[in-house]
Amino acid sequence: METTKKIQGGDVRAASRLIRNLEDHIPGAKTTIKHLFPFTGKAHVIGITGSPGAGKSTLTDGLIDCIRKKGKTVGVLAVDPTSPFTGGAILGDRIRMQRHAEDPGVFVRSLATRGALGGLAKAVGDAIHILDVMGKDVIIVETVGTGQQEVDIINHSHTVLVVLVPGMGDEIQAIKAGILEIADIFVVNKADREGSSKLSRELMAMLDMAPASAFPAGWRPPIMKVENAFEPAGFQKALNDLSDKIDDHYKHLVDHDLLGNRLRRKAAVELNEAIRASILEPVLLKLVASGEMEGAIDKLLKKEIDPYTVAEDIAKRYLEGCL
Ligand SMILES: Nc1nc2c(ncn2[C@@H]2O[C@H](COP(=O)(O)OP(=O)(O)OP(=O)(O)O)[C@@H](O)[C@H]2O)c(=O)[nH]1
Ligand SMILES: [Mg+2]
Repeated sequence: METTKKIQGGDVRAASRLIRNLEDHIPGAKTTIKHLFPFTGKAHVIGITGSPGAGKSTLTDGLIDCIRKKGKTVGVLAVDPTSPFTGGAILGDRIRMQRHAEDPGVFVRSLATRGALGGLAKAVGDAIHILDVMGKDVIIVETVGTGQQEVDIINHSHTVLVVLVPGMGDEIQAIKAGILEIADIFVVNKADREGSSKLSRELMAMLDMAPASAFPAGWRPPIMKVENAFEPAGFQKALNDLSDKIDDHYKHLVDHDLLGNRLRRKAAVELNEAIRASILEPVLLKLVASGEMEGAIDKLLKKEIDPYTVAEDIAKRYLEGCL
């Protein structure tokens, strides 16, 4: 309970420690989250997703300034699902966002889960709760890509920004990955690069083809061009516009009673993750510890058995009464 009080008081060290314990799957961390839960649900959570190097952190860094100028506090979570590859970039983010380190209204953390069991979406959901209880008005979650795991992470957000850059084949990828369904705002980033107008046009055409039902209560995702990050005046103006558009989206959710849907979706994802963790993780741990996992893999390789039969057999043993 003491940790709960500290976090409610905005204690940075207590929050950092709890996030670290979550990453390391320390059991006590879950108990603290249970205590924090009733105090959650106040922050506006913004998800920023896009391919590696799309400029998400540069945008986040700029948005922090805009949000602070509006007198609001900010928490940032940089999610790192593939630590061996993006570890360097995350380190870069830390250094870059260091300039906010002196500002008590800003709290930046990167997040990864160690171990093979995954559960990153759950850890992100919990970390959002922590920043929320700390009293951060706005929480930005930066995550790479649009895979299933990332979509789950994005489902923890109220407003989702999909960041695209010209010349990365994103045009086609965008449609393929179904990002239309998750994007509330498109950001055409690095607009100094060739092809940014073409990318904007293609997105526009994609939105034109979508049925009206794709736009909740008439919110058609705006396409925001963000000018060169290395040309401060233009960049600042673009960021201010983007920040205002993010506020507009939140207002739209509130005005049209859409927030409830988002919160329901968020709660469903969270419950899903918690059930997965409660049921699947202990079973997997047991299978690994007993050596049964490796044994089954050997058999699969020799084609002595197929994965479905193995899984059904495990389910029969562990889920008696459910099947
Ligand atoms: N030309 C150009 N480069 C940019 C712009 N914005 C960011 N960059 C550069 O793009 C690179 C990647 O930027 P980041 O902000 O780290 O991108 P990210 O999407 O956070 O990257 P990951 O977290 O590694 O996926 C950096 O070298 C930036 O300096 C821009 O507007 N124009
Ligand atoms: Mg980044």
